[in-house]
Amino acid sequence: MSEAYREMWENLNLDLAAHDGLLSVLGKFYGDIYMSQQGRLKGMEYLDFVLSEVHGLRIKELQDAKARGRKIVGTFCVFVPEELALAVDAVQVGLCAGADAGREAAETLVPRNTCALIKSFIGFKLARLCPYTESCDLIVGETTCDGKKKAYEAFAEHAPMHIMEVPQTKTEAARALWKAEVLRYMGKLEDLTGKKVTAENLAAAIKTVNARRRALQRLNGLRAARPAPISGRDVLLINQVSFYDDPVRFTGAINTLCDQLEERIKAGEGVAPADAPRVMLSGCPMAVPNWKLPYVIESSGAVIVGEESCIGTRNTRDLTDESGRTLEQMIDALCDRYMKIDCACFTPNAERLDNVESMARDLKVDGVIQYALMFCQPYAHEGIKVERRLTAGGIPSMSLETDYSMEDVEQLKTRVEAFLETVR
Ligand code: BJ8
Repeated sequence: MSEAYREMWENLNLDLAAHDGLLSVLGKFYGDIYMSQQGRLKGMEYLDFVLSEVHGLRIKELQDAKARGRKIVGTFCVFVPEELALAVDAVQVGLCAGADAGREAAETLVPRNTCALIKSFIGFKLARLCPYTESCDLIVGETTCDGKKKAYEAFAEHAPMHIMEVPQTKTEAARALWKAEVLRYMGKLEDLTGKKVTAENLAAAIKTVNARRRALQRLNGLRAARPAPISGRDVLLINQVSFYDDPVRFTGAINTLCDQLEERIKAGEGVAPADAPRVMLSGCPMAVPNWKLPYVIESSGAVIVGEESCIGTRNTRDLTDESGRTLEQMIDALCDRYMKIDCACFTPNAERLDNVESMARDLKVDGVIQYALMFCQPYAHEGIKVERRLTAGGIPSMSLETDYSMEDVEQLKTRVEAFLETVR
């Protein structure tokens, strides 16, 4: 690792010794889970490079952007409209974290029975391990699940925060509340950057974010092929990287990868035998470097062909209407698009059941594995309904609850293998 990076991390006030430890574990984990795969496409080299530079080159780019006067905005939820940040020329990065590091420190701020995702982003901050968090000029939280809401109160003592009130229903009144929150957030960004959101810069931002969603939709559509042309592990990585890479560069790289996948499909080739069980994941988001369950599933002989999750299709399924001409029309289009998100924090949330079932059918899956982080109430509750719906539709499913520790890998493997036996 170059001296220039060390200096950059030092300036960001990272705990250098702990950070070195984290990077070496991450590198080994990546080698075992990703580089060991057979038949990876050339297009994945871009993702390997981005991940190898996750705390290096990308952070340098953020520092350079800051030096040129751009602001960095960190988020934890797909409800925060990236289009608004891009419109005022800010850079938005996802801060959800998927590693166990800093858990003990986190438990001094939030209760032990808090989900691993929340403990992880707090732990990364308190243990001074995350150069993204430390680069942010503003961090945006949202009132989604109770765990996050209360954790943001504690987190705000350590970072500059803005909280968006996300409604919990999809009524007219909820839509009005959401629009008011979108406008309030827009004002906050304008104050932060000293720039105004205009019809022109917002239209461009909507196009940029839609283009990235279209590229990911294209990728997900190609996974309906049998044999599956790309592993679930690789697509999870792509989705994870989509939250912090430059959106235009990323979109180009994914479209190039899709060209290669189309060639592969035409040639009848895949990453797994045509009769390998096709599995869809559904539930909580899997943030970098949470690759445990996908690795367990795919090393058991199955292939993952879809992720019904926010680090997956929930973030890419719906586009923002691009036909608006005035700022008001565009803000309305944004509000409508974001109100379609079927997060388990909504009540009722019947459209999610429809979306899970239709996705499973489109991807011709042999089974669905529902994934909930331990202590995540919203997804655990909905797991019961999702299972009922899938069973009624003749689609086998199983539910797993886990966290970020490695202690349950063998136990998960035993359960996954038993499930795969029943769907083979
Ligand atoms: S829109 S899924 S990104 S809130 S796993 S922290 S729900 S206790 S992450 Fe999410 Fe936005 Fe919804 Fe998506 Fe709480 Fe559950 Fe933890 Fe979770």
